[in-house]
Amino acid sequence: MIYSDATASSHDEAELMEIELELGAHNYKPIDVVLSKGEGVWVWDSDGKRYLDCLSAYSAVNQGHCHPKIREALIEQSGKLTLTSRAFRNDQLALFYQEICALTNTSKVLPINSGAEAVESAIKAVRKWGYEVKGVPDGQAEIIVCRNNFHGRTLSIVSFSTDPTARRNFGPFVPGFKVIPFGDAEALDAAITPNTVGFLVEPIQGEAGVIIPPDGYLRAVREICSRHNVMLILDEIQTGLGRTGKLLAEEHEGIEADLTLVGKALSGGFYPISAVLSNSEVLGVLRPGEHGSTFGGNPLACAVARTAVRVLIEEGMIENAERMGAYFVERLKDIRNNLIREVRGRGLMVAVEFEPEAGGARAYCEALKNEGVLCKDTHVNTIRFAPPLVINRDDIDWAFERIAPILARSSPTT
Ligand code: IF1
Repeated sequence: MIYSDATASSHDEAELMEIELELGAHNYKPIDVVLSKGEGVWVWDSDGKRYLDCLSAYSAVNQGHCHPKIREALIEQSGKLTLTSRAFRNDQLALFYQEICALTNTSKVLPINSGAEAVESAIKAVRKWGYEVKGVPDGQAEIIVCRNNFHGRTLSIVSFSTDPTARRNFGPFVPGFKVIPFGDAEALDAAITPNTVGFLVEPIQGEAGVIIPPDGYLRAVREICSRHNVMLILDEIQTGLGRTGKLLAEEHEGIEADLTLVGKALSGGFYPISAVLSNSEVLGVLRPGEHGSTFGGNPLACAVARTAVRVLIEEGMIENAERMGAYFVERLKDIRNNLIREVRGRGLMVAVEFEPEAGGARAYCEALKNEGVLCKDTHVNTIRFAPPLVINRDDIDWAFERIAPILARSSPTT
């Protein structure tokens, strides 16, 4: 078969999965549910079965699926102007800058597309700052990162990953990175040399399994970076924009990074949009022609991002994340099962870690999917729960009628 109907409804789910298997690169192993509709915290498969989304596309749909105001902004702007490239100016970019700067106390912005591109952009800018401002000898700039980090999939980012799956057979790698343990401020102090230009870290490690550092870690790291004239780069691509109950997770410790990376929910899931937000002179070192992207800062992205950020604030989603996150964790902690090692969370970034004897978190996720709750395992023994920030108490109660009995089982299949 060469040509097929453009509409998914003419295929059943099994057929669609078969086509993916045959024609797609196998770089994912998704839970087998084929979704075709979403609204708020709910998604539907092509048979019309409803699920509560407890992943939010890895925190990209914090505002809920197909948020009507973001959709309106997308539709309106797409009928006016979508892309000029940065060869010309557009009438949305300045307004996006102004609004995101006011909200995050930022003095310079670099708009780009994906999370990984924001990370790449920060690395480039900080290296250049190191040579031109800090005076690091040519080619010697070092950036310190943490063990079990996740910052994306590009070659330079996997160069400093400590996950063998992310790296195997992708070398040769980009040099200039040094790995230290996460949550250990003294290790940072000890690793810094006169050539260190930046420290790149997630405020809470997401992919590693929602690992929350000890209280005071970010404050200590802020102090150490300032003392050594090292740029603190916080990757808030997952923790940012309300997920942890604050606009940015750095606010939990009352600090400000030199560079803050945001992505994912910056568009509410409509479109890949990311940005480097800088409180320092770092972005100022970039001159015309040294960095950019065809789609970065395009008017459609800017119109979508402006609305996506506005609804987070106007509709009280950040406060809701704090309240509902506390309730979600409380409900999880009520579940009695010796196989549960730990329940942890901040805002609506929540995880349940099982003992290895439980046989892995994946089977629990499959069982939850069958009951209508979508979530994803990470690092074998952990389930991550990260529903859209518009979730309410009734939704959580509905979810726990399903979650509680399944997580109480000694094995998800019994
Ligand atoms: C996938 C994980 C989450 C991120 C942080 C940068 C990026 C991400 C802190 C890159 C992306 C995603 C990508 C997604 C899986 C996912 C993920 F499990 F792999 F770690 F969310 F927890 N910094 N995280 O979390 O952003 O280039 O993807 O826009 O399928 O790889 P991106």
